[in-house]
Amino acid sequence: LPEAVCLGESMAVLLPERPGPLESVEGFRVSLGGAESNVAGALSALGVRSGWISRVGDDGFGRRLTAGVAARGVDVSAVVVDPTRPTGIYLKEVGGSTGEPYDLGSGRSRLHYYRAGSAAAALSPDLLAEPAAARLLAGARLLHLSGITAALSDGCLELVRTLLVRPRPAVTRDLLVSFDLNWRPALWHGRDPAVLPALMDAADVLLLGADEAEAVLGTGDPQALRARFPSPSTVVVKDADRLVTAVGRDGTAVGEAALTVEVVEATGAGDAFAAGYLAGTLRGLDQRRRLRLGHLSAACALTAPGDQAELPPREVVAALLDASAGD
Ligand code: KDG
Repeated sequence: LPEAVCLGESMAVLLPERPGPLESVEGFRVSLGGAESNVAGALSALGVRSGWISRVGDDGFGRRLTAGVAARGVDVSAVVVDPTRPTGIYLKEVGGSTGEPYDLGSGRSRLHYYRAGSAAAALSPDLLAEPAAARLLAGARLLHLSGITAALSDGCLELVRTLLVRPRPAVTRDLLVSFDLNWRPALWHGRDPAVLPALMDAADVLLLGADEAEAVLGTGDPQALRARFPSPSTVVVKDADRLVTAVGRDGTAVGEAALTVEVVEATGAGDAFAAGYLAGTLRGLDQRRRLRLGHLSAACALTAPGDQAELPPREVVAALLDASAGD
């Protein structure tokens, strides 16, 4: 059984064949993406048995998605196929220096979602009555959720609440639940993000970017966020992916700087960081090494064009972790 279970929507991703505004892009390459399955895939690459729980449409993209996530070594036995709703899609617009009107500009990108009414948006607490999902949740040590799911529908929000907010009737008492804020303003049109702080405080491990915390809560300061969210055992604040600070319940802070890399495409770096940090947590590493493992896997996502980090073999990751642990 998986040690770590990640729950949330994934989608077919259409990546443009060249940078520039959508008005002029001719072709797209199909890829796969979704914050929680990205985390599950990176966990598996880091040697943590992982599972992904979601819903997909009974269509080619759904089958491709499920097979693609399974090919990364992730247990997909609890992915439900919905006969009536489609698999969600998002496409990426990548800025360049094309000089064309509406070009986002070099180094900038934007996600366009086509996921309203998707199979995964129909996730709800009903999922907990599905034997396959119940089996994975009962056997796991860690459950990973994100703020994306809370935005998708009332049913999705209710499911996140049921799994996260104590007394957590659906899961065993010692299950560690991590929550990554993953602020996606485009998903909150017509929905109220004021539901987020209660979810964030209910997590055992809370991960969030300083910039998104600033946008949602008005501060990105690690100690201020720690004071705002007293319940999680650790609050992990990522400052523009440069310095990440983990603050314990007693206020003890450990900060670790990111590796300097040539960024190819940043999407998915936060997911890879979460996977590294959580893998380190499950392996009982100290706080500093958890952060370093997060940075190592984030660096792999930052230097790859797609959303998923291609991690080096496990021995190489272990050697890099030791080499960077000069304390
Ligand atoms: O974190 C990367 C994700 O943003 C991407 O894979 C798509 O899940 C996604 C989302 O909802 O934005």
